[in-house]
Amino acid sequence: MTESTLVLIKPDGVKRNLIGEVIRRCEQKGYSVTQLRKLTPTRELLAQHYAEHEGKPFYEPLLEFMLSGDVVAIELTGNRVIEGFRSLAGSTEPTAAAPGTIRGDLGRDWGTKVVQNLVHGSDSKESAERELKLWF
Ligand code: DAT
Ligand code: MG
Repeated sequence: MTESTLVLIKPDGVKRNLIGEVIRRCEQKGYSVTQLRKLTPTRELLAQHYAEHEGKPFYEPLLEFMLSGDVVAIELTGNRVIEGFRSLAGSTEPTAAAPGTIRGDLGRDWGTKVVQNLVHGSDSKESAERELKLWF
């Protein structure tokens, strides 16, 4: 029943020195970091990663934002970690994300075209498998 998910610490999280804080929350919950790399992603990688959003108004700003600095990619492992990390991350919009979550505690609206919300987490088993192959 053990599974893995892709967690990304986005450029805003890396710039704000929140790598340790995000990993701390994952580890305190009881999940294990099984792979980790810090990289500047290519546009090609991001286009594949965010293929489902192509054509949406925030797509270009999203890619520009994700290209603006280093990203930390993490394979996080544990029972029901896909659902569990989404719960730790909180909802997409940091203004509305519940206090206690990564986005709710550490994020806010900065008035940018794309929501900057610190982390990505795969949203299903299929996404996790697809995304982990892209990033590792
Ligand atoms: P999530 O990251 O919670 O899975 P998503 O997959 O729907 O959210 O969108 C990917 C990212 O794009 C999200 O983290 C922030 C940004 N985004 C989503 N919807 C947006 C919107 N309506 N306006 C601006 N940015 C948005
Ligand atoms: Mg998503």
